Amino acid sequence: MSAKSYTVKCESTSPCEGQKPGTSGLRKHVTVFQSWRYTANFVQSILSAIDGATREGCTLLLGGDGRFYMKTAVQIIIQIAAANGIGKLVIGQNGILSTPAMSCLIRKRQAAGGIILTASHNPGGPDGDFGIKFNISNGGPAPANVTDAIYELTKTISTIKHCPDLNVDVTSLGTQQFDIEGRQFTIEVVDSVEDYLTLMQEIFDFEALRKLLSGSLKVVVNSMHGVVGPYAKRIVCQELGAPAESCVNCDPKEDFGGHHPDPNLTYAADLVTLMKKGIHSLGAAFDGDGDRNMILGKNGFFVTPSDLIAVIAANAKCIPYFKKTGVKGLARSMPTSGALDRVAKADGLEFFEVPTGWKFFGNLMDADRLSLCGEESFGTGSDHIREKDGLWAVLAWLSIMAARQLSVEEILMDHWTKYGRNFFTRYDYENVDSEPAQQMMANLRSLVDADKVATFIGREFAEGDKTYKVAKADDFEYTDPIDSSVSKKQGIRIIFEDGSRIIFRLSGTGSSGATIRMYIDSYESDKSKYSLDAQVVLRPLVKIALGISQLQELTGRQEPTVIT
Ligand code: VG1
Ligand code: CO
Repeated sequence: MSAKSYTVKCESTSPCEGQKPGTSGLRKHVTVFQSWRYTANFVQSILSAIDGATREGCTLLLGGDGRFYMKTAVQIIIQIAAANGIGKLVIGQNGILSTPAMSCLIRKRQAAGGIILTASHNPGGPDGDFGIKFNISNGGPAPANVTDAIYELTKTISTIKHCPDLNVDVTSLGTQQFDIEGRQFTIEVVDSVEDYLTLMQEIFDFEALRKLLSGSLKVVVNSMHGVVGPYAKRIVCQELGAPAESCVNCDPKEDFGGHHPDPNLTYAADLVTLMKKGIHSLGAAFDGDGDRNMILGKNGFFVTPSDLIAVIAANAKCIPYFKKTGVKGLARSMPTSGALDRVAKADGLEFFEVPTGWKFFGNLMDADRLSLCGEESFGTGSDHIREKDGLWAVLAWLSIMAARQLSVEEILMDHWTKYGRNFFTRYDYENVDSEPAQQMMANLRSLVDADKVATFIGREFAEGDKTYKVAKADDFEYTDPIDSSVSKKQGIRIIFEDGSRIIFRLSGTGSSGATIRMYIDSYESDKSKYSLDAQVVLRPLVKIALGISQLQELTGRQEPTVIT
């Protein structure tokens, strides 16, 4: 069969405002991306940022979480990739690839990178958000030097090269060849789940998990109409034998059924309600692109993401992958609670505290110094790929339950008995006006400013019968141990003498206004207090944090949008 021929068209363009990637890719309201020029400018800039020698004839991955506008974006990207010398695009069937599956495929195919079409946990649909994220050849999110280079290109772009007549069927599996002005361009449509499933089979003991899930233990996996649905159905039901009703909301929808595909206690309230009935031993939910997870035990027992990764680390021996590779080191994002630190200390493991965003873990993993890491924002993962991985976290927990024959709550109680408990909470104030949010951060920054911090250190804050004395305060700064790159202004930290912490930062994933995140972490080694409600334990610190930041006065917000 001779390949169909297409010509390249050079379209003149000019820069679009607002193309600076945030914590994880470029996210904007769908209507912004619906302007062809906006999307095409950014895609052209991603490809132009790949150096010429690497780009020519290379393989790239393409896929996303199925949200509204993804199908159109897939065709735009195909047209631009074909015209820019890309050799091959490997695309998930119907464009579907979860973020972890994308990371897995980039690595398996030794691709130059991948383009992920998602705004992750942001709502979708015609009134929701869309997003484009670029992952590099290690399978992980592009680090700042790459996203900075892309951003610079968006500011000077003048031409988009594309093949406007090229339209490709991505619904059927298989390979298609095209002739682009004498060059060969290949599209391979792959099963969205297959390679990821194989990887999971290499990591976990599927036999043991099958035994657990085909017995009397009931689980419920809620994909929130995001991309995990097909993965969960195939792995949890088909491969591991859980009954069909174990997977709910597993058809990916363009608008996530009108919901916020964010697995937390507020947006996954239906899972919490179901778990409170006491029928299921484990409940899980994921975000739109499948990299986040929330895990609940029987009767709705909530596992904070900070504890969730600490428990996996402490029980790594229950997972065949870590029996083989050993655990090289542990890491968490700065606002994540100190629970993982205690496991690292007890096990004598190297430990890293990085800024918010998964991209900061990649270098450490590539250097073989990091095996397990997590973020308080429901992100959990390991060096099996270079993204956080929602379904992997669930299989990890099931592996621990199978090996230890304990319930979720018993596993936690056992963990706290050994290490003590870090109580943690996060308050999100979504869609606050930018100006007061910036003002609040500026005020806090001046408090911890190197020149002035001395007067703040030693100050005491009393609330009820508790008094906290400031031991350290700064705007978090991180020097990457591998490439020495420095990331500044990563969040205001106020650390008290007993180790309790108050942290403030602004979200970098929103598409409008500002989202303030306030994080509180406090350690407790008194056994009689382990079962207390975190909100009760942390109330004094919350009040102190609100007092120091003047958050309510400045923003006019009395209550947060989401409490975790
Ligand atoms: C949030 C989380 C961060 C996470 C990021 C991407 O960022 O806090 O921990 O890595 O989302 O997650 P921010 O800047 O809004 O706080 V995902 O699943 O939305 O790609
Ligand atoms: Co996500």
